[in-house]
Formats: sequence, C-alpha cells, structure tokens
Amino acid sequence: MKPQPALGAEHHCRLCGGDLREVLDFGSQPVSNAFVKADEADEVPFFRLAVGLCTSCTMVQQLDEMPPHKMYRSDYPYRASGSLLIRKHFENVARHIVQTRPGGQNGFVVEIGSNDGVMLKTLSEAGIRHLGVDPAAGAADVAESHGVNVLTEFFDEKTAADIRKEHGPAHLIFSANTISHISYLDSIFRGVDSLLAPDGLFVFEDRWLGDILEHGFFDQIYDEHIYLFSVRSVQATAARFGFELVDVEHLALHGGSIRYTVARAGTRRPAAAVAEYLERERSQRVAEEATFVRFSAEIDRIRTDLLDLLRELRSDGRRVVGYGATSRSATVLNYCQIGPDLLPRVYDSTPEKQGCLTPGSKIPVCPSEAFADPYPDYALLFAWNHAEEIMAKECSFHEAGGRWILYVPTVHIV
Ligand code: DWN
Ligand code: ZN
Repeated sequence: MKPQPALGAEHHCRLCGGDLREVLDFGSQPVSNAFVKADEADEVPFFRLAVGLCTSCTMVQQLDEMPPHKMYRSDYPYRASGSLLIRKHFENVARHIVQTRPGGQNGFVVEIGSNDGVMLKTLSEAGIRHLGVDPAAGAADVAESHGVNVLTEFFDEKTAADIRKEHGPAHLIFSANTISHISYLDSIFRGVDSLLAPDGLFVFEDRWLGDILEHGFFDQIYDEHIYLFSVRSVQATAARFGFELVDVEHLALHGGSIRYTVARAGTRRPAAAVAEYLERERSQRVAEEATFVRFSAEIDRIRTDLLDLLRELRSDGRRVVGYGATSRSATVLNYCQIGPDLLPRVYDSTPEKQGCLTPGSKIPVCPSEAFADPYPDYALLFAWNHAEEIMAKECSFHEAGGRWILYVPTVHIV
C-alpha cells in the first residue's frame, strides 16, 4: 500500500484548510453498507478510499468521500440493537442520563445518529424530553416503534435551528459512532452552538485513532469513517468553534473508543484525563507520518498472511466461511480481493443483510441460524469486536472442532 507522495498538496483539511499528507490508500472501495440483492450488485458505488494526515491540526481524514445520501439510504441495514454488548452499553449511557437529568425536570436531550433507538428508548420510558435525529428511515421507524421521538433528517446547523425553534435549547447533545462519520463538522459544531443551552454538554463517542494504530484495526477505515479522531484533533476542532474539550473517557467498545465531553470554552475546568491522553498520543506518535508508514506495512502483512491462509485451507479442502457481515468487512474483502471463491458465504444475524451480497466482493450473506447446517471447518470473524458474545453463542462450533480465524492485530486461529 504505497501512498502517493504529495506533490504540492492537492488535498486540504476540511477543518483548518491545512495541507493533507496522504498516508494510506486502500484503492477502490464500495459503499460499505450497500448490502443489496444480486441484480443490483453491479450498481454499488465505489470511490478511492485514501487517508490523509493534516500537517497543521493533525486531523486524520479521508481524502475523497462518498456522498452521505449514498451511504445512509432509507434501507441502511445497520441496527445498533443487534448485539447484547451494544444494548448494555447504551442502557448504561441512558441510565446515567436518567440519574443526572440534564436541565432538570424539563430538560431536553438530543441524540445525533439515534439509529434504532437503542439509547433513547430508555429515556422515553423515563419520561425525559428527547429527540433523535437520523437520516436512515428504516432504523428511525424501528426507534419510533419503541416510543422514541425521531426526526428523519441529517443533523446540521439548519436542522439544529429548526429543533431549537420547536423544542427550545438542548441540555445534552449526545452522539455515538456518528460525529466522525460527518464531513461537514463545521456545520455540526455551529448547529450544536445554536441548539445547546449555555451550560449544556456535547458528548460523543467514536473509535480512537490510538487503538486503531496500536492494534492494527485497519478495517475501521471505510467510507462511513470520514475522520479517525484523536484527542488532539478533537481538542483543536472544538476550540475552532468556541468549545473546549473538558473530559475524555476510554471505552473498550469497537476495539477502543473515546467518549469526548465538550462544553462552551471557559465554562468548565478540563479533567486531568484530557492532558493524560494528549501525552499518550504524543508518546504513541499518532500525528507522525512515520507511524502510518509502519501501520501500512502491518496492513500489507495482514493481507498477505490472510490470503496465504485462505488459499492453503482451500487447497486442503477445508470449508471456510465468514461470520458477521460488518461494515468493516468491506475494506478487508475488497482490499484483499477476497470473493466467493475463497469465502463462499458470510453468516450474519441482521435480517436486513440476509439474502444480499457483500458490497463489491459479492459474497452471499446467510442467516446466522444456518451456521451449523453443517458447521464449516473455519470461520473468519469479521465481527471481532463482538468476539466474546459470538464465541459464547456459537460454542458448539468450537466443540465440534471448528476454529475461528481472526485477522487483527495479526492473522491467527483460535
Ligand atoms: O461505526 C459504526 C458501527 C457502530 O456500526 C457504523 N459506521 C456501522 C456499524 O459498523 P459495523 O457494521 O462494523 O458494526 P458492528 O457492530 O461491528 O457489526 C456487527 C455485525 O455482526 C452486524 O452485522 C451484526 C453481526 N452480528 C452477528 O451476526 N451475530 C453481531 C453479533 C453480536 C452476533 O451475535
Ligand atoms: Zn487540519
């Protein structure tokens, strides 16, 4: 994966306008959640998935991007409630909000990217004034069926102004795995500025660049992840719009995420954790090109090892399948050029994905209920972030002699 040397930077940072140094190039990649039927498979859009490092604010971001309406269609298949781990996580988030009651009795909570209501439904049950904002109509319908108030829109400064006019100020704006997915962050922060109460908080969770680089999670790079946030780049971005990063909390979710707490500048004393994580990132050199040169060599190592293993197993007549038709699998399958010849099917529990083909690589997605009919010899686990839950659920596979293949941090079998 040889990134093109920047001959006079043709790409500029979306936030500060600084020069972007190209550091990773995964080539042509599809819309990662375009799980469609066979007759539509050739219409799946592709783009060049390349990543740049801003030489001034250090924000890591995609050089090109897939238009949002092509990614977050009404039939966007991802359902956050699809995993016990995720449901528990957001029940804890919601319980904390119910206990702390931002804004008091009549407080108002807005969630950007509310998906199927996995978090907000607990607030709804507790009678807290709330509003989810999510463009994916299918997921929003599920949320509404659980009594959640949803606005089926993209969140930006116009939507924020409309919400403020109708509901008044928000005392908490929460978001998970969404803010890093939105290229027009300037409009997001201006929207938050117009909607948030003077002493309100903007809290968002996103996977952390530190863990991606440390553990080789290259599959966290796909169309939806426009930015790979670090504490330093989020701090710089918040400051650009009159906000201040006042706290950070590390979460194990998705291989390692950070919960960022942002307040209006000067309204709260930053917690010690902010400086601690800035120091960790400095010592980990997350804003240095050399770190990405090493990372890119690791990615190529994984590709070579994974292809060698799958080809060897095939020539030994072993039956190998995939498990978890994750968005992340798009990068692995298309960058490694893995198709139905090496992986005849992928099992997944999401009804919206079953009976479809994986984007680009066109591997059939089958219901996970059929995983045991009959068990394969090996299963390549794309949903490694749910390994504990899946391996417990499928323990009979292992007892029957089946083995899991994992590809991060390196290719190995368990
Ligand atoms: O950032 C994002 C995260 C939060 O969710 C989004 N951009 C899109 C999506 O990413 P993902 O598809 O990589 O998410 P997950 O949670 O890693 O996907 C897990 C997949 O595995 C789902 O398709 C469901 C499937 N699964 C399964 O088949 N059996 C999951 C579990 C727990 C299972 O038991
Ligand atoms: Zn920048």
